[in-house]
Amino acid sequence: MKLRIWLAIALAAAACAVAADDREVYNRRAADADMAAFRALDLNGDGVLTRDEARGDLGFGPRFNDADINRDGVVTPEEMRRYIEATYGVKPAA
Ligand SMILES: [Ca+2]
Ligand SMILES: [Ca+2]
Repeated sequence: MKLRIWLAIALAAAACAVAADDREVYNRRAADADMAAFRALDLNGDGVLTRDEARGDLGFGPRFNDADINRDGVVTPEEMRRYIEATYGVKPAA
């Protein structure tokens, strides 16, 4: 009987660990995808994103204001990194 309880606890703990790993993987992937989108959307290649550059993108366009932390109409790489950290709890790869 006791063994069964311990087994149930062990299984539950293992399931939690798997869920946490999945979340970590998801967050890491989402962070990298957002950073890649940031670079891809920088059409004029000046290293920052304007509202116009992000406008047509369904994934990032609607979140532009969230990423534009100081609300000056431009998302800098630093703002993008802060936004990604705040959103996913992980630092983007680069
Ligand atoms: Ca740009
Ligand atoms: Ca800004």
